[in-house]
Amino acid sequence: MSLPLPRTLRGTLLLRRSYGTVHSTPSAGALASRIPAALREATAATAPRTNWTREEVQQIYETPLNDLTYAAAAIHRRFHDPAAIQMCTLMNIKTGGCSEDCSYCAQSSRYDTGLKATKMSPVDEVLAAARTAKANGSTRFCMGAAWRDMRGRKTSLKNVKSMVSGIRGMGMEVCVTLGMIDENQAKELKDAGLTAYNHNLDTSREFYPSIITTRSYDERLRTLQNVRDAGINVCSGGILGLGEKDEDRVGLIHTMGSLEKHPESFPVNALVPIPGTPLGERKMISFDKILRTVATARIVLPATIVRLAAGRISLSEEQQVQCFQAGANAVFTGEKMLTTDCNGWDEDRAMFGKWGFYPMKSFEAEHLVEEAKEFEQGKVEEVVEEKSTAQDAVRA
Ligand code: SAM
Ligand code: DTB
Ligand code: SF4
Repeated sequence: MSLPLPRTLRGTLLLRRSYGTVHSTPSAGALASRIPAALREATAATAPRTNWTREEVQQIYETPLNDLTYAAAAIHRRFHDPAAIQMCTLMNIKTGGCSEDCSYCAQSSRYDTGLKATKMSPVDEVLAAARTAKANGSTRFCMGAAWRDMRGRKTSLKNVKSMVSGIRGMGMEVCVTLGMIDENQAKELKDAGLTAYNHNLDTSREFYPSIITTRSYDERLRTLQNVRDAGINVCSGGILGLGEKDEDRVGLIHTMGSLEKHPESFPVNALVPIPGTPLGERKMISFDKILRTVATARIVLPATIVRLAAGRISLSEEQQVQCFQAGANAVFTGEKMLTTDCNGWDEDRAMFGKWGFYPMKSFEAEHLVEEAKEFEQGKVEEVVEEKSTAQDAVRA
């Protein structure tokens, strides 16, 4: 049955058509002209590549957004189960009083943000928080400390190692972010059972000095190398909305894509403006830039977990889902980020159920399977409880 035409259109029969029939499809040429060669190549790739040129990453980033997210979704499906989203819970184990001048950070002692500095949390409190996170569905626990580096922090390192072993013993993945670390500190953390170390490059090499002056881009890269050499997985990403340009977001992804081995995890933070910091008055970056960055990261770093980090709380559920469809596959979830609010476990589980996602198992990502095996073979002896979870992942 066809609907009556509005009076103004009566007689213009050419406009009358059935919507049940496909009348024309876009020509292959029209599609191809919008897709740059680098993206076409990436769409066919079956392994990550590390020889990206910055121009290629830029071309991918500049692809019309609808085509970009479609390509990212296809690549995501080749390298990951698109329904699996990792739930990771953060805990600030040493708040505030940091000597660094990172212009975004609530915890720098250089800015008056009203935050009270604390001593390091006791080990048992941290283990209790990890147990709560696990009971709520998180399979990864990340501990942050507001330190520039670990120099002269022997006792703190010893306590962090106890936390790491204890949490690993619960069958969870464990990550820490403690500032810069040297080779020996990285080895000690690895031996304690650490899964991943988070240390962000934050932005492009060119824009970086306008955000942080107290440690250099190369110092950050040195820490990433120490982490990699110790056999710990690298978690390194950036912040969007610092006042950087598209070319800086491209620069950050290009640097990550050119590392000898891609980071296993790439957090995408959107600036949470903290009153009292130099960036405290900045407006939130527009969502299309976040989505474009997520999709480009998925394409350039195909095997990496792309993690929606700070700022997710400001996104609607639909915007988050768009990010998951474009390749994001991890979130921070729970009571708090480090000093700011976080989406809670219950709302995240409800969102997953509604849209057809499920919480990723521990060590589900393929690159973690070998490590889980090693751990199971007795490097750290405390894995008793939940052994089956890791074994399932190894078998999968
Ligand atoms: N002190 C350690 C360091 O700098 O490596 C660890 C903690 S630091 C808070 C971890 C990361 O959180 C930063 O590198 C930055 O990317 C992100 N971050 C910190 N404050 C933020 C904010 N206000 N908005 C968005 N991301 C933020
Ligand atoms: C990361 O890239 N983002 C997390 C985690 N790694 C440690 C931290 C976000 C902090 C957000 C601001 C705050 O809560 O103070
Ligand atoms: Fe310190 Fe880390 Fe905050 Fe920088 S981001 S001020 S190093 S806690």
